[in-house]
Formats: sequence, C-alpha cells, structure tokens
Amino acid sequence: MLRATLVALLPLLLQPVSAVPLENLHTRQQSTFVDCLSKGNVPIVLASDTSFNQLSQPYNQRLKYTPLTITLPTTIDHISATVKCAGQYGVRVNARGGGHSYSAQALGGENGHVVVDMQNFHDVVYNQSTGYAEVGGGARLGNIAQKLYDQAKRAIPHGTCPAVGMGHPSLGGFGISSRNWGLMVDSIAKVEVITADGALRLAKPSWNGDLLWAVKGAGPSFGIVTKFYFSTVPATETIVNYSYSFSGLSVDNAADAFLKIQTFAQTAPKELGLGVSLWGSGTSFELSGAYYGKTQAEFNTLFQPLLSQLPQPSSSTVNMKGWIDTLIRFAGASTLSVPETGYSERTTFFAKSLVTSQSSPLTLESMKSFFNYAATKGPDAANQGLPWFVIINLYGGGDSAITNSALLDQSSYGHRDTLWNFQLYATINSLTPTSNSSAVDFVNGFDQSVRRTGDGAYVNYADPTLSRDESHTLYYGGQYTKLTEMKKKWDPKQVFWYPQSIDPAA
Ligand SMILES: Cc1cc2nc3c(=O)[nH]c(=O)nc-3n(C[C@H](O)[C@H](O)[C@H](O)COP(=O)(O)OP(=O)(O)OC[C@H]3O[C@@H](n4cnc5c(N)ncnc54)[C@H](O)[C@@H]3O)c2cc1C
Ligand SMILES: *[C@@H]1O[C@H](CO)[C@@H](O)[C@H](O)[C@H]1NC(C)=O
Ligand SMILES: *[C@@H]1O[C@H](CO)[C@@H](O)[C@H](O)[C@H]1NC(C)=O
Ligand SMILES: CC(=O)N[C@H]1CO[C@H](CO)[C@@H](O)[C@@H]1O
Repeated sequence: MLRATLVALLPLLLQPVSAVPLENLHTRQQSTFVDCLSKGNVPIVLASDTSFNQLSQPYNQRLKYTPLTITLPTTIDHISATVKCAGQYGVRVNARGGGHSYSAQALGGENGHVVVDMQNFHDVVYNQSTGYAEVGGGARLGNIAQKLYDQAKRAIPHGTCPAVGMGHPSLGGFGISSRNWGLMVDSIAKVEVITADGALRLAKPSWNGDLLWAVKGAGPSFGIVTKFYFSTVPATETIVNYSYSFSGLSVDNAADAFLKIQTFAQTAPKELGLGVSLWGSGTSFELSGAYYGKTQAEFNTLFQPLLSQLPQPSSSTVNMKGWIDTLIRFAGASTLSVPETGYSERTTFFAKSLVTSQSSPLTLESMKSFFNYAATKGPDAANQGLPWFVIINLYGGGDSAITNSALLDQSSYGHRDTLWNFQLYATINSLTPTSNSSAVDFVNGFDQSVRRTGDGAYVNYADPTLSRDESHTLYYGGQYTKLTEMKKKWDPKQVFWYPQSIDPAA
C-alpha cells in the first residue's frame, strides 16, 4: 500500500519547479507577504494560530471566508505597513470594524484577503474646544453613544444596534433620529485615513476634499479610516416614543392604511422618526418611532389626524424618554455598552433593501402586492425556521435632513431623494443548503413583490446576490461615475477590493 502511494506521488514530486501546485503557490505568496509584515512589526494572526478561527468568523455565519492573514494593529504604522505590503505582493486588503456587514465584506467577500482588524482603535473622546467627537476606526455605536453622553451629554445620529461598527458611517448610517439630524455619514467633519499607497492622510473639506467626499459613502473602497471627527449635537432629553399595533387586517386594508401613512409622511416634520414593521404572519403591522424635542401633547396634535384615518389599533403606547433610554429601547437591549475587544456574537441570515424615491411614492397596487406576499408566503417561511421581518423606515418627506440634494456634493452616499427604505430580513434558524437557499428565495421574492423600475438599494444592507454592476447602480445611482474617477485617483490598483467595491474609471 505504502509503495503504491509513493509510486502514485512520484510524478508529482518530479514536476519542474515552475509547475508548483496552487496550494504551494499560495503558501509562498503568504510567506513573502508575511515576511514583509514581520519587517514592519505588524501583529499578525495566521491560519495556524489558535485565535485565527475566532477572529475570522463573520457575524453573518451564512457567509464564511478564509483570510490569508489577519492583522491586529495597535499603531498607525502597523496599518500603513500592512497596506504597503499588500500593494507590493498583490494581496487584497479590507478593514474590519464592527464586523456586521450583511455580506461579510470586511473579510473580503472571498478567500485570501488580508483583514485589518481595527478593534484596538476604539477610543471615543469628545473635544470640548472643537465640539467634535474623535472616534477610532474600530469603535462601536453603543459605546460611542454612551461615552459621548457620559463625557458631555452630546449625541450623533446613528443606527440602533450597539455592536455595529464604523462601516456604518462609512456607508450611510440611518437611525430613528436621522430625519432630524441626518445620517451618521453627514456628521463626519473630517477623517484620518490610510490610502492605498499606505500613507496616512487627513481629509477635510479644505484639504483632500475629494477623498473626504468618496470616503463619506464609499469608505471601504478608498482606505482604512483610523479616526473619524464627527460633529455632535446636544442629546435631546424630551423624546416621545410611540408605537401602534394593527392586527388582523385584510391585504387591501393594510395596503390602504400604508398609503394613508405615506400621505401623512410626505409632509411630516423632520423631528418625527417613523417606521412600519411587520413579521411572522403577514398583515399585522406596527407603526412606531420617536418625536424629538416635543411633548406628548404636541405628538398627539401631530398624530391625531393620521390616527383618525387608520383602523383601530389593537394596542398602543406613547411615553417620554431621554436620549439614552430611547436608544436602548430601539436597540431592544438592556445596555448600550458592548465589549471593545473580543466581540463574538454571531447570527445567520439573509437580508436586502429596497429604496424608493420621493418622486415616485408607493402605489396602492405595489403595496397590495407586498402585503399579499407577506400574507401568503410569510407564515410558511416563519413556520419553516425562517423567522423574518420587514422594517420600512421613513427617510424623506417634509423637511427631512436626509433628503437635501445639496448633500450630493458633500458625500458620495447615493440616495438623497429617498422616501422609504425597506429592510427585508430572514433569520436562518438552522443552516442547511436548503434553508440557505430558501431564505434567499423568500427574501428576494419579497423584494420583487414591491420593487419597481428605478427603485434602489442601501449599501449598508449589502446584498451579496446583486452582481457587481447591479450593486453599483442600485447603491449609488448618479454618484457612481464620479466615484469611479475617485477610485482611479486614490486606488487605481484596487488594493481595497471586495465583490461590490467601486471600479476605477477606465
Ligand atoms: C444587528 C444590525 C443592526 C443594524 N442596524 C442598522 C441601522 O439601524 N441603520 C443602518 O443604517 N444600518 C444598520 N445596520 C447595517 C450596518 O450599518 C452595516 O452592516 C455596517 O456596514 C456595519 O459596519 P461594521 O463596521 O459593523 O461592519 P464591518 O463588516 O466591519 O464593515 C462593513 C464595511 O465597512 C468597512 N469598514 C469597517 N470599518 C472601517 C474603517 N475603519 N475604515 C474603512 N472601512 C471600514 C469594511 O471593510 C466593510 O467593507 C445594522 C446591521 C446589523 C447586523
Ligand atoms: C449559503 O449560500 C450562499 C449562496 O447564496 C453561499 O455563498 C454560502 O457559502 C452558503 N453558506 C453556507 C454556510 O453554506
Ligand atoms: C481638541 O482639538 C484641538 C484642535 O484640533 C487640539 O489642539 C486639542 O489637542 C484637542 N484636545 C484633545 C483633548 O484631544
Ligand atoms: C411607545 C413605545 O415605544 N414605548 C416604549 C418606550 O420605552 C419603554 C421602555 O423602554 C417601552 O416599554 C415602551 O414600550
């Protein structure tokens, strides 16, 4: 037996050196690249190290990729050396922030990348003299909110999940306060960023303004942000949080109610945050949100005209909260604090988004089709181990701070005419090839039930089922051409590549 094996191996052993099997080539590329990192004293984690498995796990367990190497920089020089070595050896690089990308794009969205894990860059300091929050590129939202509040009772608008990291402001960043204060990306005043050549650059409106524009909306394609400077606002202490549930509606009644909400939303004041959520069994939905800086009486005055047109709610609550309690309530958590290093929560899901514009409001027909899908396909999906939800967040309408076309010049974020942003999400309780593909089919079908030509998608809900070209159009619309020019200028060799990264102009 042994002899036979040896004989079978002989032809391989005798192969000329140039014909090394791919596996070995990979190892060689790795050893020279790793030597390069070692010369820069970069803390590295190799596949053979015990911590590699934990550090390479995606938050979304549906999409696993094996990095070539992970680095755990503690200094700017470590990041700079990593990017330079990667450029030199043709290895693709991605920053890992909170790791919450829906498509695991911080791991590169394919095997063999170098992942720069930013967890040691988690400082959050409010600077009294500038009014900026100085935030490390590996910080998480919950810690940012809590620390700014503790240090100075200041706030930044951002999303709800405390563990989400700095990919969020790099690609948009919507929270329930965003109609009032803008997206998190709109609070970025300046950044310190390592570009593809390994240089640390300051980017602000008066210096490298084009780089700032690109980083604000498409950051992962342009560099690794080591520090963000966010403008801040005083934390609002009088916030009305409200929620109304409607259950047992017919498809027609649900669609009709949604259209009434839409008519109201089109002129709603910016202080109002509003979302419609549904899950599980179809046409029950919840209308909830927060009204900033207002009293319950003011809320009632605003909302009564809408409520009087809607079906009788099956339950409702309206009460007052401060800033931190409001964030906690929308996070569905008991605290905003998350571990700064060693975060290890995981889940398994498929999600995508649908962005509709103010110039093309949803129609009764499209919403009937949507609620019909929820009512006919939703219960089965939920019963078959795919608990799902849809949250339809109001972005535009009235004097919303998000939908100002002048902001197209200040950031590359693609959608400044959004009325609604749908997030369509299915958790996969037990991952098998069948449940994996059923989740994708179910959510894609949900999207198709309401999507019209011209509707877009939100880059922070990265959808790996979109092709590279589709993703560019749906995420960035009219901003994409200028982004390709910026990519050509700042990263022509695509050191920062992932399946939906920006292409350089020809
Ligand atoms: C539970 C949950 C709740 C969410 N809630 C909201 C919400 O309320 N509103 C909303 O808008 N979005 C929300 N999201 C989406 C979230 O904004 C995105 O998934 C976001 O991109 C995650 O950022 P991250 O740093 O955690 O992820 P990562 O996977 O680490 O990073 C995402 C992308 O950003 C890049 N990146 C990360 N850090 C840096 C850096 N320092 N410099 C350059 N590039 C960097 C990565 O390379 C990757 O391409 C939610 C996601 C989850 C999982
Ligand atoms: C789930 O399916 C996707 C394709 O949609 C595939 O890329 C992925 O590897 C699958 N996940 C697992 C863990 O099998
Ligand atoms: C605050 O910002 C100013 C101006 O940039 C700077 O000189 C100062 O060092 C900062 N303070 C702190 C505590 O970082
Ligand atoms: C209307 C609403 O959402 N009320 C919530 C406000 O916050 C409290 C406590 O966090 C919740 O219990 C309420 O349901």
